[in-house]
Amino acid sequence: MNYFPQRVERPAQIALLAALREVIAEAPLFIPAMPRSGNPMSVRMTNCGPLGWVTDKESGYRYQATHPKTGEPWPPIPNMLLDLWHEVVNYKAPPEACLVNYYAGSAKMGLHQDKDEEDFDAPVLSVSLGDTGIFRVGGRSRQDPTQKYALKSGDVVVLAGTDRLAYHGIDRILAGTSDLLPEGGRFNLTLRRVTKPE
Ligand code: MD6
Ligand code: FE
Repeated sequence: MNYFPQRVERPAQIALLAALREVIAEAPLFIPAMPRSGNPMSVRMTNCGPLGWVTDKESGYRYQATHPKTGEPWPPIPNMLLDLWHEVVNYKAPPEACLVNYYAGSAKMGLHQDKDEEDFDAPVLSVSLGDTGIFRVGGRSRQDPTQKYALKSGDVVVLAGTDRLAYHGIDRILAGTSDLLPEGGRFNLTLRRVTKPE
C-alpha cells in the first residue's frame, strides 16, 4: 500500500471537514445493511460525486446516482478532494465516487476488497479525519498475512496496481486520539473511479 502520513495538514483537514459537513447536510449519513442478511453495518455512510456506493438487504452492494433515503443526486465531490486525487494519484480521469464512512464508538469494518468498480486500473485513495483507526491490509487472498497501520487524521492511503485488490479493513478506532471532530469518532473518505474512462 502507498501510505502518505499527514499528507493533509491541519488547516486543510479543517477545511475538508467543513466541506464534509455540507455534504452530510445535503446527503445524510445512513445505516447500510449487508446483502441477504440485512444486518446493519456498524459504520454510518454517505457519498458525494456522480455515483455513490450503497448496500441493502434486497439489492446488495452497488453504485447508484441517488441517495437511498432522500432519492436525490449525491452532492458534488469537494474540489479539495479532486485536487488531492490529481496530485497523489497518477490516473487519466477524475474519481466518480467519494464514499464517506463515519465510525463512532466500537464501529469497525471487516476485511474486504474494493471490487464493485468496473475499472481496477484506477487506484483507490482514502483520507482519514478524526480519531486514529487501526487499518489492517493484506494481499489479494483473504489468507495472506496482514500488516497494521494506525491511520491518523490527515493520513492518505492509496491502493493501486498489485495492491488495488488487497484485502483491508478497520479493526477499531482509538477514542480520544484527535480533537478535530468535537463529537469524536473517525471519518474515512474513499475516492474511486467506477466506470472505465472514455
Ligand atoms: C477506512 N478504508 O479506512 C476504510 N478502501 O475506514 C477502506 O476501506 C479503503 O482506506 C480502499 C482504499 C483505501 C481504503
Ligand atoms: Fe475499502
